Amino acid sequence: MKRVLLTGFEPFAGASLNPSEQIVNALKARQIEGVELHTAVLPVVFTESSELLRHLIKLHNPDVVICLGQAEGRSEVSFERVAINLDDARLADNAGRTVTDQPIVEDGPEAKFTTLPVKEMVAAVRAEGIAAGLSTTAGTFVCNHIFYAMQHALAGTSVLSGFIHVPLMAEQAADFAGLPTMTLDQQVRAIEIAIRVAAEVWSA
Ligand code: PCA
Repeated sequence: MKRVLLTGFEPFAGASLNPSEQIVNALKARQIEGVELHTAVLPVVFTESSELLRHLIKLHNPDVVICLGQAEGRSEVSFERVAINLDDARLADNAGRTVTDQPIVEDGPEAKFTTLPVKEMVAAVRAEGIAAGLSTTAGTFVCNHIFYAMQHALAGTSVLSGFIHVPLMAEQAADFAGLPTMTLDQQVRAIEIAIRVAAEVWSA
């Protein structure tokens, strides 16, 4: 059994839904062959989110960590390649704090790459007829923050870890007029496939 830690985020910026939370809740109830799945929903708060993630990694000792977040405006499931050492929020986090121009890790490297097999994941998701692609920016808000903090914390270990941004869901269309959406069912399937690919690559 491969131990996989999967996280999503609570809604933020006044929204009532976050697809990443819905995906985590849907997969929590599902059996994935060969996978012992641990899930959590993180607060959209700069420091607390990365502290909680580090705590969960210690607690579950996972082989694979996949963090999910919403990216309004994206039309495909976006496999992030790189996290940068910069917090620069254009909006307040859920604790009301706006962090600007701050390094995430003082004197840390400028960037850290994903260790997930993202090209294999994109190919496997596309093979199921679901829109997926690589992305080279996770932004500078809380998603990039936990992505960088995680890659820094897990550097030099055998744990495969990375971040996937997901599109808005149809249920959010009224709040985000004109932006692309993807059904929750497709998003859940995409992340399930990504977990399977990571577990297979880890075993190989
Ligand atoms: N998306 C935000 C933070 C939480 C989320 O789901 C981001 O892209 O930073």
